[in-house]
Parts: sequence; structure tokens; C-alpha cells
Amino acid sequence: MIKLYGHELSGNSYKVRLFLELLNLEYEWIRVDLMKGEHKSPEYLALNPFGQVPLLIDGDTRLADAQAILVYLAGQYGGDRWLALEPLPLARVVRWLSTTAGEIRQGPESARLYHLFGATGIDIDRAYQKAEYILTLLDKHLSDREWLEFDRPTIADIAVFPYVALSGDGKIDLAPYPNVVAWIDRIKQLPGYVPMAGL
Ligand SMILES: N[C@@H](CCC(=O)N[C@@H](CS)C(=O)NCC(=O)O)C(=O)O
Repeated sequence: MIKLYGHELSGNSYKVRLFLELLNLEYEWIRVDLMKGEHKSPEYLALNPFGQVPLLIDGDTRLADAQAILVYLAGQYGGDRWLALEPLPLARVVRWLSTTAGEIRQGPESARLYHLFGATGIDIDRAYQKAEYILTLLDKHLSDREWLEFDRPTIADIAVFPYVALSGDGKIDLAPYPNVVAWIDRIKQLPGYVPMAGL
């Protein structure tokens, strides 16, 4: 059975859990206690040298990084529904996966780390600026479409969703971004959707 190593407050763990649920796949959830530093233990580092969650094990396949895991699960179990393989459509999805490691991480995800976990070394004003930038962009992008790419949800939506939807944890109000709010609601209506704390 698929094993997912994660933590319940980790948005990156959640996006993989959400996708497993949307795919209706059975899996075992293995909690890694980040507060106790379990992710830096020799046993865990042997599984994931990056010392982070999420981590997925599926038979002989061991994969870290939420975006990489979404790509794997979409290709392995999702048919052609969640990820297009032709060069240009694929590139359009990957652009959003990259955004999760860029503007979204620097913006809403950092603001959440600052307010919810008291993370040090975060410039909260810069995080707010980055958040405003990406949320404004997303709101404009979603003004004439239901999903980030194509006429159906893809792993682009699943990857971007958690930290945008969790903006409130970072004291970011989504009210000025009505198209983003409507898109969040559409994702919450998907069959198999599961929430996490804060959503
Ligand atoms: N690029 C990774 C980032 C994963 C990540 O930042 N995980 C956090 C929890 S959301 C973590 O494990 N933090 C502990 C650490 O980095 O020491 C992904 O997208 O999965």
C-alpha cells in the first residue's frame, strides 16, 4: 500500500493527501512529528535526505517533494485527466508547480509560517508584498476561467490550492480576491475533497 509521511499542519503534506483522496487511492498516513524533530532523525533522513515532509513510498518508488509526488501520482494513477503530457500543455501545468516554490512560498506560505509557527528569519512585510502580487495575479488569471489551466482541474490547481486557501493563517484577507475565493470553493466541491485545519 502507498505510504504517505507527513504532518497534519503541513500544507505540502496536505496537498498530497488531498490528491490521494481525489484519486480515491488507499494509503497509509505516517505522522512525522516535526515539532519533535523526527524529520531530522537518522532514520527519516535515510528515507528523505532533504529532511522534509511529504514523502511518498509506493512499492519500490520513494519520492519527496509535494509537486514531484503530484506528478507521479497523476501519471501513475490519474490517466490523462490531471496532467497533460503534450509539451505545451505540460509546460502550462509546470509553470504553476514552479509558482508554489516561488511566489506562493515567499508570500502566503511564509506569512503563515510567521504567524502560525512563529518562524524566525521571515521578513513579514516582504511576505505580504509577495502575497499581494501573486494573489492579484491569480485573481486576474481566474477572472475568465474556472481552473488554472484547461477546462478541468489539474495538479496545477491541487498544488497551488493549499497555501492560497490557508492565507487566513498568515493574516491575509482573501476578500479583495473574489475570483480566487470562487476557485477555492470550486475545489472544495470536488468529489473526494478533504479539508485540513484552517480550511
Ligand atoms: N519542496 C518541498 C518543501 C517541503 C517542505 O517545506 N516541508 C515542510 C513542511 S510543509 C518541512 O518539512 N519543513 C521542515 C524543514 O524544512 O526542516 C515540497 O514541496 O514538498
